[in-house]
Amino acid sequence: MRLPIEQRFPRPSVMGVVNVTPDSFSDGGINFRAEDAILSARRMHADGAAIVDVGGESTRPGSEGVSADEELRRVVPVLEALDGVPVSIDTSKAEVAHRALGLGAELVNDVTALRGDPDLAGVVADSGAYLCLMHMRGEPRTMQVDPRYDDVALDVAAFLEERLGVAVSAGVPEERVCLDPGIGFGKTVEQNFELVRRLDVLLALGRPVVVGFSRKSSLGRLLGDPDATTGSTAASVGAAVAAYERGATILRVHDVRETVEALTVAAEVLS
Ligand code: HH2
Repeated sequence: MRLPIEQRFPRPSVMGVVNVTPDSFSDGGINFRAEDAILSARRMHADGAAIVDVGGESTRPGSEGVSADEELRRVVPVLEALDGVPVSIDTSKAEVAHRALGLGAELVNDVTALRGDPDLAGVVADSGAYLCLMHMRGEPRTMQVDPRYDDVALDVAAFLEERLGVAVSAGVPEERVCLDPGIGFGKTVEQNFELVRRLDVLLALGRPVVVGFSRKSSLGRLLGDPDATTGSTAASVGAAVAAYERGATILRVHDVRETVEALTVAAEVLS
């Protein structure tokens, strides 16, 4: 039996990002080769990541997506080598999730919140895995075109409440689900910061919240570069600490060691 997600991932927990992709803005393809991805994941675990999020498809703005076969070709050799490292699979595809769970992944991180593949909810329910439901406006190809909300925090929370209902109806126990506002997925710079500033609106749904602000372009833009495609390590660590202070439980980050150190200090100050 799995523990409720809040016991498995006490606040704050770090989720390390390993993109086994050639085209991620954030890590520039450095983990595209399986050997590199495996080393990165092991280092992140040694540096204090509670879980490592392995993904084979970039979701950066404008990206087109890859086939299940290609995603499997990228992630399977990595997952096969990660014995002893807690892993989450960043996928929207039931076939990829099924394979990853068979290879020991314990969490499915779905940026479409179960809208991408009608079979994914059943795969998660049958396996007993944890599930992360993320908000995205539209799809990566078009999501940054003129994002508008009535009230960004209320709209994102309403969406995630509805998706949580879908997951529970499909047989995924609520105590295994966490929610993510989807920083950068169809939001302006100001909307991204507002979502973290008003994280209490999302916390009111009663589920642990994941925040992935790491290396996102809004950080570079806030600091004065209107064409930024990423943010620095220092800016990412600052965003993670701020999100933690606003109530986030899991921080999805690329710079694990720096973030773990900063969160350890912040947790001590706030205790
Ligand atoms: N962000 C990205 C991918 N997956 N999953 C969750 N739950 N939350 C996020 O904020 C999130 C996510 C995109 O960032 P990254 O993995 O750094 O880049 P890319 O999509 O270009 O591979």
